[in-house]
Amino acid sequence: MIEQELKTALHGALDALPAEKPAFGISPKLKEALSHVQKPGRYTGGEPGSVYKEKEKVDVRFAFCFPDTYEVGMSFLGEKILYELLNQHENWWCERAFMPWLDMKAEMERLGLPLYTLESKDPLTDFDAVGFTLQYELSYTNILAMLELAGIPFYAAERDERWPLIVAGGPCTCNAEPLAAFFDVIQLGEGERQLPSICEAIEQGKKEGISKHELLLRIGALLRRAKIAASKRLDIGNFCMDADERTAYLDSAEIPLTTREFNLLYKLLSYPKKTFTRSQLMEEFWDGDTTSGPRTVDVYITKLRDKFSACPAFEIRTVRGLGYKAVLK
Ligand code: B12
Repeated sequence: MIEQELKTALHGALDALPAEKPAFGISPKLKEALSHVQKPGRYTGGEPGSVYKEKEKVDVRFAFCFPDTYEVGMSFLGEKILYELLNQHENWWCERAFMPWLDMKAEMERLGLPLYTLESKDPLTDFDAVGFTLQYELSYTNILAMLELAGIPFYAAERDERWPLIVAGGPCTCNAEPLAAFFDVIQLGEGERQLPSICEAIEQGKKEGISKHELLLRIGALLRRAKIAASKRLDIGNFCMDADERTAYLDSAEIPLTTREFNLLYKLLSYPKKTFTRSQLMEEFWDGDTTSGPRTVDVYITKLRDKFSACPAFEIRTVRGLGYKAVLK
């Protein structure tokens, strides 16, 4: 009965699975739980695109957790990106877990079934790292509920080497303080570059047998380095521009620039030697303004040249018949 229900729910994906994974590794306890819930297909895995690896052959196991129901989380683009990215590594395996609906949560508690990932059905405690995406603040209570269901202590201070590293990422990490005590690592910004660094540190750390404290120090250093690499600061001799702070300094004296002057100069200096046509610059910095002609760019370039006439670091050259380019000296 339950097998039939699963087949219907999964549109035949069950049949597509390799024979050595009968019914997605569903244990008798899980089968019992599934027979009492409204939508068992949420908890079985086996979706097209799922990645299965041999756990004995991987060095890093990462559980990507979306703290909301299967339907909300499975359609999350960030998870698709990071799942594929991590699983491209031969010796890393990223799996997925979601917050079960109330009926399944009650069943899991009744049967003593810890929160597991859809792919291997292993409990979250078997993983090297458990990553939660912080998409919206309303999901925070679900993070705690998932930790509780997995039997993982809430507070980072209560988790020693035996527990997986609990990692957070996603847009709400911009205001991470309310959740800081629960996580070991909070990664700000895009995961594409930083999450592999975290996994590399875990892999290396496991091989060297370092302590959790040492691992966290290494990850901290890696993330700081990634942040510097991603910073929007241009240093050209005695001149520097910071696009985050919107400031420009020549010999430590601030040069006041209007927003358009700043944007224009930053663009030119970000791609030295590249020629930008007037219409390219118009399109980018005078977005949709049809009243200003292309000569407006010339006016702004003249203003910039006046402001930086004494700057030995760069000059803005006219490329006859085309536009402008910055040349670093
Ligand atoms: C698409 C979207 C939705 C879709 C979600 C569809 C889905 N299943 O994915 C829908 C419409 C359902 C939705 C609903 C809601 N949303 Co919404 N949503 C967004 C939006 C526009 C984009 C999210 C996204 O997919 N981005 C693209 C991915 C690739 O980027 P990303 O999430 O940032 O992920 C990258 C990094 O952050 C990082 N990363 C992400 N997760 C992780 C995890 C780890 C471990 C690591 C290391 C890295 C990492 O790596 C990823 C790749 O670079 C964001 C705004 C935004 N621009 O982020 C709001 C946003 C997340 N939503 C928001 C809100 C408030 C909601 C709702 C609560 C609205 C409401 N009142 O109903 C609901 C809640 C959902 C629910 N339970 O019903 C707010 C959250 C604000 C807050 N402080 O809480 C945001 C930030 C918009 C805003 N500025 O107000 N939303």
